[in-house]
Amino acid sequence: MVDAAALSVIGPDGDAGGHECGLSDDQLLHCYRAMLRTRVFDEICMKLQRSGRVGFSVPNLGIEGMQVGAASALEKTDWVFPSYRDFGMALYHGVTPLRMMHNMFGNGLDSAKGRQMSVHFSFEEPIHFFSISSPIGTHIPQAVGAARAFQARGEDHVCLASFGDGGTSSLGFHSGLNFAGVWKAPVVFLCQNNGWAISCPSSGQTASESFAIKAAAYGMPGVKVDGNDLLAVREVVGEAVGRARAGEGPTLVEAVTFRMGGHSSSDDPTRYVPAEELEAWGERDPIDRFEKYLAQRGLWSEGDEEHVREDALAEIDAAAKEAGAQAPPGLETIFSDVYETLPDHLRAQGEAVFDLSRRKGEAAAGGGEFPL
Ligand SMILES: Cc1ncc(C[n+]2csc(CCOP(=O)(O)OP(=O)(O)O)c2C)c(N)n1
Ligand SMILES: [Mg+2]
Repeated sequence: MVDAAALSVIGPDGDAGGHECGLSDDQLLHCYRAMLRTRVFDEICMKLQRSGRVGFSVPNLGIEGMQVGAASALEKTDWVFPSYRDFGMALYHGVTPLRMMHNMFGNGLDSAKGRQMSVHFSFEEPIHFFSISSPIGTHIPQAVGAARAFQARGEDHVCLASFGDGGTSSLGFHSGLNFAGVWKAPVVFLCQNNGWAISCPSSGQTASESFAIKAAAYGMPGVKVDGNDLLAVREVVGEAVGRARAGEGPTLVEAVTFRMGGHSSSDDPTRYVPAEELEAWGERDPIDRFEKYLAQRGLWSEGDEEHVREDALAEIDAAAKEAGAQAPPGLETIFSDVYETLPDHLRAQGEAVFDLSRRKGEAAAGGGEFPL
């Protein structure tokens, strides 16, 4: 459960005690829609996986408030170095579900040309959404390196490196935070403490009293926030982004939340998550809580959720159908984008492969099973 040391803004009844979040009514409603669209995108991706249309997906249920709250604190010129669970940040900033579905299917219009796993998105606009790394924690030093480059060039972009509680055990976490502290790099580290790293509880991940406290070792502030409270996450990440942009260096934010679904489409959390824990977190749903807040401000009433959901379902379902009907990347793309001029030995291998495919046809797609 979220402990008392974690900052909260919205109370269980939706009362934010006059908190000034700096968002207009339209922006608040955009946040609401972004959370629901994230939930619907997740549901559809899981159905696509279960029906064998895509190979893999990563549930997002329960963490939408943290995703959207953090994304809302960034400018479009900032850079996100996401974990695989962060597609709500892309949706918030206006990446269309269709572009995301091209990645889910790994088709010819996928920005990664089918070379990445599903849910491993990368976008250059409308916000820089760096290609997701499967190996845990490897993107943390990448974010620090990019932030250091912006600093050296005198550009005021901020990098957000987002990772899980399990990510704090990676080498990348320690070397990344260490040098970000030394260089006062403009980076915000967002540790999503969702209780579990696959089947390892966060209590089995660290002997520290929190994840936020690790910041002290690297000479930066560490803040713990209620991750199911969109406004609290926005507040804390916004302050960290402000410090980074002002040249005051990095911050480690620990957002305490809960993964209400499986680790991935290949996981069965009922085998290790206690039912009472799941039930208790169900009461803290970030979307329900934000609805209560909006209702107190006269911006939400019964039936609104259904309308937003219906629109999202229609849009995302259509995106899935369109992306699913696209051809896969051409065989020749295997040999593109690495060398400006293809070396002779690769050209010869390519010709042999193209010749084989002309004579025998391309291999058929598999049944959608994925080993993770
Ligand atoms: C270096 C490395 N080791 C192990 C794995 C297998 N693995 C994939 S996800 C994961 C757990 C990550 O948990 P956490 O960082 O808490 O993120 P969450 O999935 O909870 O969002 C592990 C061990 C991996 N991808 N990379
Ligand atoms: Mg985790």
